[in-house]
Amino acid sequence: IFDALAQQPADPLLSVIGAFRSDPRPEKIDLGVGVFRTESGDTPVFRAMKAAERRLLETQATKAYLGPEGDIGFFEALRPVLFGAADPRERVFGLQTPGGTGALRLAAELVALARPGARVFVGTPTWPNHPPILKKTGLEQVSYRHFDPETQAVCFDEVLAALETAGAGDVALLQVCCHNPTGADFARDQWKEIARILGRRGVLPLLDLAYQGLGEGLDADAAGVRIVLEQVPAALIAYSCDKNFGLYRERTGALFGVAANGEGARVAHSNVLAIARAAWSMPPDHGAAAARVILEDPALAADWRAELASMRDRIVSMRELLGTIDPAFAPLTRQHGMFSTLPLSPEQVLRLREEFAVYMPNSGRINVAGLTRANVEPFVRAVKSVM
Ligand code: PLP
Ligand code: TYF
Repeated sequence: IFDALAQQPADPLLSVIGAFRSDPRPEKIDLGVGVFRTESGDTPVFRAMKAAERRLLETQATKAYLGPEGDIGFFEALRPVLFGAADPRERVFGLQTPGGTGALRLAAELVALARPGARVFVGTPTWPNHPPILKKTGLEQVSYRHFDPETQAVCFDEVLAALETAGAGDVALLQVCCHNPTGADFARDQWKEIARILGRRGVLPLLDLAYQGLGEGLDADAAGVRIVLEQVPAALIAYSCDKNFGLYRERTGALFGVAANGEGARVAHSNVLAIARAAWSMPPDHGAAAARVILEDPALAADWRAELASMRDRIVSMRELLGTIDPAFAPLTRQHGMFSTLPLSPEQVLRLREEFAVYMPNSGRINVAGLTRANVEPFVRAVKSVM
């Protein structure tokens, strides 16, 4: 039966993990997969997470099923982190999902069910998993340029022009902060313009928030969500806790929906439950349960916020160091989060790997958190010599 299958390419980001691991050179630099790293190159479990996990181990009395929504306390505790003071209350629906990926897939399936003819507008470049996730649901994708590699900034005119061609019931997939793979985010004023177009044209925002707290701060990083919600009756937000709680392999996320009214939210909710039931039935518990323990405990929540802030500060200081060492990297100081995309060809990326043991995906994306005070200068020299 499997003879009928064709070989598929590996995940361009995850395949860097194995290539880096098998390189024996001690000076090697891993700027591949998007995980946070400390100055010593580790991706530690958050202090608050360790404490929450210990508490769970001691107090959890059962592992009996929770149901398709997962941990409802987790979902409720995350609401204020996401919406701040602007929670749309009875218009909100949603559930815990296996990572932001699960939330994205569920969101796309919901749109495909509600409006099979909807087109999804996606700026390029984007996270390489966005197109295949959307493709699985059969929705048509319309791409436009989000980022200009030369200026290292958002092509805002092209974004606006594209959204002006979207029709009622079409979808705009927008990354809220720490754009993957470019770090080029919308400023508040740009979000206001985007929100007005979405509202005026009846376009449904599908907001991908996978790095809240790693850009400028928890509230600042959610500004796009809050600004858009002022202008539109309905929205979907795919939320990942895998970076900002350091949960990664625990696959922790949530889908938040906002409907025009409470009745709309109830009906939409029953539909996401039905889709989830046919996909994963119920999400994995551990990460969400531990995140709930943190968010419900003021001391743990404060420590989580503090550790997240120190991670954010490290990313910002690495960006500043790059700009100080070489003015060619100055535009990267205006970007946010872990990622930037350098204007490198696949051949140059290969040379960096073979000649300098610098690892990144073919796209030229770098994980800024993979840089340290010790390796940033050799990294800059290596990039200069292949350019
Ligand atoms: N969206 C973006 C932009 C991402 O970079 C990621 C990264 O993993 C995700 C969604 C999915 O997150 P998760 O690992 O929680 O599935
Ligand atoms: O872009 C990244 O590196 C992160 C991690 O299939 C990731 O978002 C990469 C690939 C993938 C899942 C997560």
